[in-house]
Amino acid sequence: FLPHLVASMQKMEETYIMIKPDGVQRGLVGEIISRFEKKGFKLTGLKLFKCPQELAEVCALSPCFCSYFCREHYKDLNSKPFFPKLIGYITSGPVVCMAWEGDGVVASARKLIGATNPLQAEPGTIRGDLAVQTGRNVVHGSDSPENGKREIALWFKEGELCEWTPAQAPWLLE
Ligand code: IDP
Ligand code: MG
Repeated sequence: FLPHLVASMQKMEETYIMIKPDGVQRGLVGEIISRFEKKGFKLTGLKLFKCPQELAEVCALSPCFCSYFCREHYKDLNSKPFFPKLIGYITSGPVVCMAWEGDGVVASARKLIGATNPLQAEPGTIRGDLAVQTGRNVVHGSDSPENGKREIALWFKEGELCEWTPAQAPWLLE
């Protein structure tokens, strides 16, 4: 059991997974979380995020303060023609923000999620099973360990992440 305690004390690779507003509105939160949970990754951060009520007036002005997080999150895409629609989509309702940890979690989560266009995503993947359009593809996953760290730091405040050792650790990792 000692190696597992040591392993759990070292920071493993982490990724930022976000259930987009369509995933929340369609009641897919439990289904999506369970895919990562069953795979064996460790959940270290989880919250529902929506524009706080007290900011609603400020958000009537442009650019909306609440869109700060997704503008920053998708800053590499800000010259794309679909960028304004993308920001409108991501800010259209509550999102579920998650941090997941594990060996190779970034690439593995991208496989579990499937291709950007859900019609090209393989059956068995989240997008392949649960979505039909690129503009409504229910979930986000970081594309590199660096972006995983960057996105977790963007969406989570200090103290919101939880370090813990799952009871199943010795049954997942030899
Ligand atoms: P990814 O989410 O699979 O990493 P990216 O290319 O990083 O895909 O694009 C980010 C998100 O922007 C996509 O998940 C999707 O919601 C949206 N998006 C990407 N390309 C298009 C498009 O051509 N039309 C509309 N939305 C798009
Ligand atoms: Mg991406």
